[in-house]
Amino acid sequence: MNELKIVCLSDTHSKFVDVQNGDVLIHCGDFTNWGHEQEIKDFISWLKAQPHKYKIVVPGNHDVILDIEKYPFLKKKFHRYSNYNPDQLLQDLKECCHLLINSSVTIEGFKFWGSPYTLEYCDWAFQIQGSSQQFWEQIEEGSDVIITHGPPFYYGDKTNYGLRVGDRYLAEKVKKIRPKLHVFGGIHEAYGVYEEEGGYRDDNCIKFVNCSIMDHQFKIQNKPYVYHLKQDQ
Ligand SMILES: [Mn+2]
Repeated sequence: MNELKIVCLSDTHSKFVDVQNGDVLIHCGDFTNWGHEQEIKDFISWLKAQPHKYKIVVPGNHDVILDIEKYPFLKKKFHRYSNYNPDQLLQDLKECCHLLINSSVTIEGFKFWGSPYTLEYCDWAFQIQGSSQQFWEQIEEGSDVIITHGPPFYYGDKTNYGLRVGDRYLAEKVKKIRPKLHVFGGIHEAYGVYEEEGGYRDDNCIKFVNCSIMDHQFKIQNKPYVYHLKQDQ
């Protein structure tokens, strides 16, 4: 029976943590603070040094240089005095991982689908324009693991102010697709493992995991999350 040990983390913001070995390393985005060229290069060096056989990366709203479409606008806002080459950086990153931007990869029979996009918030990178209901229709059927930067509504989405800021249409779609695991970050203070409510059998429930390594003050506070992905019996 196929089994993959998956190690997940998110929101490292240019800090580098020790990660235990496994088959698949997943980063759910915000590996930089401001998406500067050097920050991406440092992340690539760290990624290359990890021993995992497979590496999957989804960017976050802070990793602005990787949002190629929006970068002409974001450059003026964040990198006004720099002259980076986003295409080259994107290429370099793709050479050392599976970079998922509304796309999937199948590894040893398991399908992983990932997206950096989140609801609009202060005009950062990778923001959903218009209806998120329509946007999430593109999540692929048969995904075993869904990776997003932001949380779905109700699971791992509560801010320190008590507000739930997750995406309700993302939650709805994930529950329709029924992956085994949905990992994300984005809301640092909501780190944790959340079981789907209303499931009638333990092994049929979706596990929602916010794996933000940093707390809301950007201090490293949490451990990567380890999950054993198995084929259905
Ligand atoms: Mn973050």
